[in-house]
This record gives sequence, C-alpha cells and structure tokens, in this order.
Amino acid sequence: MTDRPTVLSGIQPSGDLHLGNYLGAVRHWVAGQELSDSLFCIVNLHAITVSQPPEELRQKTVELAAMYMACGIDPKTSLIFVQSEVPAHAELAWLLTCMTPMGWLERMTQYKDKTAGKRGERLGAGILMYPVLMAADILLYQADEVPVGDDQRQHLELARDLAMRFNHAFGDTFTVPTARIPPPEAGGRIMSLVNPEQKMSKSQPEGCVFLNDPPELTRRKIMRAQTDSAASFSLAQAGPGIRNLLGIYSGVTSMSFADAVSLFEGKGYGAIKASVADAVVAAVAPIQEAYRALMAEPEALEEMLRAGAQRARERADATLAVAYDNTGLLPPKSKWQGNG
Ligand code: ATP
Ligand code: LTN
Repeated sequence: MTDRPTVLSGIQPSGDLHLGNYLGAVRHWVAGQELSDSLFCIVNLHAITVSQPPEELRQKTVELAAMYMACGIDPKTSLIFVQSEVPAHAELAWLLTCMTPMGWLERMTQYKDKTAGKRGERLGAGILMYPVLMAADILLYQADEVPVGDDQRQHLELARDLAMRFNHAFGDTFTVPTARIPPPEAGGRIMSLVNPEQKMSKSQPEGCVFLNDPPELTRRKIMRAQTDSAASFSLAQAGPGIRNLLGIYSGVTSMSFADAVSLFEGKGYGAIKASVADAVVAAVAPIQEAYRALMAEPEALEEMLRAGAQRARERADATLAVAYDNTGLLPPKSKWQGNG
C-alpha cells in the first residue's frame, strides 16, 4: 500500500494517436506518473465495439504501447498493459452490466451521437455497453483519479455512479474515482482543424494532426486549418479555429493560454499558423524518434507488455475476488486454485 493516488487511464488502439489524445490525456499521464501509482491500459476490447480488421488491430495495439512510451510513460514507474490480457475486465463488466439501468446507458451523449440515424440491426450492442466496460477498467484497480479529455466526463460520472450503486448494494467494494479533466483551452478539448466546432477525432482523420505525421504534412494541415476571416488576432473577436490553434500552441510549448494570447495579440493569422506549426513539429520530433527506436525492438515491447499484464492481472484478480464474494458468486477460479 502506498499513500500515492492510484491513477488509471486508457486509449483505444483504433487508430493513431493525435494531438487531441496527447494534449487532453497522455501529456498529463506523463506529468503525473512520478507522484502516483499509475496504470495505463490499451483498451482493445473497447476498440472492437466497432469492427476492426484483426491484423490491423494487433499491429495498432503494439504501436500504441510504443507510443505511450515514446510520449514519456516509463514502464519502470507506471504499469502499461493490454486490456484483453486481463480477463477480469470482461468479468467485472458483466457484474456491472447486470446492475446498470439501461436508461443510464441510453442517455450517454457519445452513444446517442454514434448511433444517430443508424438502424439498431446494424449496430453491435457493445456500443451501448461501452461505458460499463470502461467503469470495470477503472474500478478493478481501485483508481482514485482518471485523467481523460473533456469528452469522457459523462462516462466518468457513470463509473462513479456504478461504484456507489455497487457499494450500496453489496458493501464497500470499490473506490469512487474522480475525473481529472484539463480545462478546454488547456488541452481538454482540442478541436478538428477542418471543423473547429467538432472535437479532433480519429473518426475524422482529415481534421487531426497525428503524432506520427511527417513534419511537412503537419505544417500543411496547420497552415490550412479552418479559421475566421479576421486579418489579425484579437481575443475578443477570435473564432473557435484560431482559439484552438492557440490552445494547441500553449499545450505543446507548456505556455499558459493567457501568455500565448499576449504573444499573438495583433499578429496576422499566417504568421500565427507558422509559429504553431513550428512548435508542434518541434514537440513531436523527439516523440517520433523515440517511437522509431522502440518499434525497432519488438521483442522488448512484447516483454514489457507481458510483464505489465502479469502485474495487472494480480491486482485486478484481487478486486474481482472481493466483488464476486460480495455479490454471492463463488470465488473466481484463480482463488481456489492458488494463483494459477
Ligand atoms: P477519438 O474520437 O479520436 O477516436 P476517443 O475519445 O473516441 O478518441 P480514445 O482515442 O480512446 O477515444 O481517446 C483517448 C483519450 O484522448 C481520452 O482521454 C479522450 O478524452 C482524449 N481525447 C480524445 N480526443 C480528444 C480531443 N479532441 N481533445 C482532448 N482530448 C481528447
Ligand atoms: N472510453 C475512453 C477509453 C477508455 C478509458 C478507460 C479511459 C476505456 N477505458 C478507462 C479512462 C479509463 C475513450 O477515451 N474513448
């Protein structure tokens, strides 16, 4: 037992990491890891709520592990593991599923957005159950804090509600987690470069800067970013596109948003975009270099993930055993077979 908070978060291996993922989540994981007991999961069971080509899913899973490390997650300090390698996630998800009112899930904004205008026959039920699996990820490790982007706020509320509901029904079992969400202009909500009214999202790759994009492509995307038609920047009149670029600048340079505003006040949009592009290219260069080095040693990555899964299983199984017991289920197999 330590007095450091337990921190858990995860990203789906459903595409490449983009600036939104980095500034909204991963950067904060890195900054906090020394002061916490941190676990970072690659949530491949979440990724299959929409169909994924198997070979691509396998590849993206390993790539995401390398990207976590390239961004600065140190596997000696933090635990990095793949969700499907810890069966307790799916097992606890079932227990929680049985006590989740369907209405809670149907009210989730992300569920409503992702299913809008689509016919039920064509949608896997995983898309509805998704936040329950996410709650299982968090509650299994008794996480105190969950650092995520602003889009995950509602899912975190659900995880808290489920922890309290379970504790109330079956006795104290789970820590009630707290969301750690950066303010929108400090990276909590990075917007799409082609449509600054929408968040930067892997499902709209044309609006993303991916951490692995070559420098020329990053520059081109930022220079073409959608902004209002003002000639020069003034905060009072600034539209969402230029504010987003300043948010990105402040994120990658670690300058406060207010200081970035002072720096660019009165400057032309072309010059601002060029500065933002330079800052992004400079920030991702060391990440890209580290990523290439890590991907050149796949055996080391596999070993790191194997060791991570082993440690995660031990921790998750301990919580699952208590949850089973409190629910009146016989203890899970690992308990009556020793640690097998
Ligand atoms: P995407 O929409 O890009 O597929 P997602 O939210 O569906 O992303 P993940 O890729 O698993 O799923 O998100 C990983 C983390 O990145 C989460 O903590 C999420 O809140 C954060 N995140 C995703 N997009 C943004 C964004 N545009 N701005 C800030 N944080 C973001
Ligand atoms: N739903 C999250 C990914 C996710 C997650 C988690 C984040 C799955 N399990 C546990 C934090 C903690 C998303 O970003 N789409």
